Amino acid sequence: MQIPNALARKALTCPYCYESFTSQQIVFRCSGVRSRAGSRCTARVDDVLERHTGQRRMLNPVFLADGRRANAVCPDCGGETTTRVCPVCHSHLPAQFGQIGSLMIAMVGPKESGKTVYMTVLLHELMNRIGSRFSASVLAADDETARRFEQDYENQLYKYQRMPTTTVSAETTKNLVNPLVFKFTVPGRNPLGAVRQHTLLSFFDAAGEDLVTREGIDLNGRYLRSADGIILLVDPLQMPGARNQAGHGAWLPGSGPQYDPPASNLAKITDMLTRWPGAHRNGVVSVPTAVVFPKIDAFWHRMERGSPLNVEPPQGPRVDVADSLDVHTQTARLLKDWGGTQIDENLEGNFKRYRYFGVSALGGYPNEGERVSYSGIQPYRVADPFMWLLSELGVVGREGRG
Ligand SMILES: Nc1nc2c(ncn2[C@@H]2O[C@H](COP(=O)(O)OP(=O)(O)OP(=O)(O)O)[C@@H](O)[C@H]2O)c(=O)[nH]1
Ligand SMILES: [Mg+2]
Ligand SMILES: [Zn+2]
Ligand SMILES: [Zn+2]
Repeated sequence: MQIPNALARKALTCPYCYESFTSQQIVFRCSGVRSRAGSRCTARVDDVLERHTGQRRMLNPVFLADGRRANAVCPDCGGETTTRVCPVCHSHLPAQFGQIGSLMIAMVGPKESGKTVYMTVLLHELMNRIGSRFSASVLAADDETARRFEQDYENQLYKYQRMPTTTVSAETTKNLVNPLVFKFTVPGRNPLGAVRQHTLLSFFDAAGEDLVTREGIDLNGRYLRSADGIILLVDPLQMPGARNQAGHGAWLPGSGPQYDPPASNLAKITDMLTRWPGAHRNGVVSVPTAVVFPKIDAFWHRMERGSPLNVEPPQGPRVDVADSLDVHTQTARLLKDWGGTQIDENLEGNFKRYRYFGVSALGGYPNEGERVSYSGIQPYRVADPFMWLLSELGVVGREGRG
């Protein structure tokens, strides 16, 4: 199994709690099956898991053993187990954890900028349509992610046609933040021939209101600081210079102290990242950052024909470099037009690897800002930022030159 270089050097980081540890420190959970000696461990509430994830579940006990191995013998019942769990939060680690790459993707941006909608549509598309374009398969890495993604995200939008409720602040959930973890598989090659290359993807959808104050940002700090890739949403509908250009009937996000203008939101995130030694070099953030302008549908009426932001995007199996740069240039132009020079200067001065994207998760206005429009969900360019991040991290290929 070939692990991209960027991943091979990384210390192990739990995709659920984002704490780091060595493979030796991984612990095991007893299988609970009657052992050959006839004894059996009984399930009980795992307090550690509950404290870290909020999940109160009856589970078999956890014990220490050499985590570099695939299995271990329970000291209490003598039974063998292959269930490896995180030494910090006791989450069940996905199969092949440690041997396959693992990437944390943080979604940040002001309240109501569209983070939850974007993440839901992106994952839905990856699982159903776009995945096949990249010959990629995307599956939930654990039962809890599968259940939560379906019930709390996908069904809300696709089945009940409702916009998500605001994401609950980490302060309210007592700092319990449960990322969604998926397994992303693409064809790869190693010296023995074709192989499937797996990467674990952990998505952390922050609450916009946590990103207003420095304390709030610090609360989400562990997730942001350990991110391998950042998806930063800059909502044009929250920029004074763009709001008046939005099409008639576009639903505009509210205002108030929980809302933070995109430029100031970005300034705080930059400040947080440049205060953290692991995230920057000489004050320049090295984590690839996709700067995404969501809700681009509200501006289609103003775009010229053939603009890279309203043409049919390329459908090839790799990231199309020329197209990506066209979108970047066009979006930078729009940003200037919207009075966003400050955002551009911040990124230029503080981020080593960033790229602009324009997307529409819904493909049109929601009805009264609350329900999916009658024409349904018609995503536009949602995979672009994500695929660019994966290409920056060496997981998917690129074609052409800019
Ligand atoms: N026109 C348009 N509106 C969108 C789109 N995506 C999201 N919206 C609107 O933006 C609103 C907020 O979306 P959310 O995904 O809940 O925003 P969020 O960033 O997760 O907000 P918090 O959880 O409060 O931080 C939605 O209720 C929609 O009204 C889009 O693609 N086009
Ligand atoms: Mg949200
Ligand atoms: Zn046991
Ligand atoms: Zn953990």
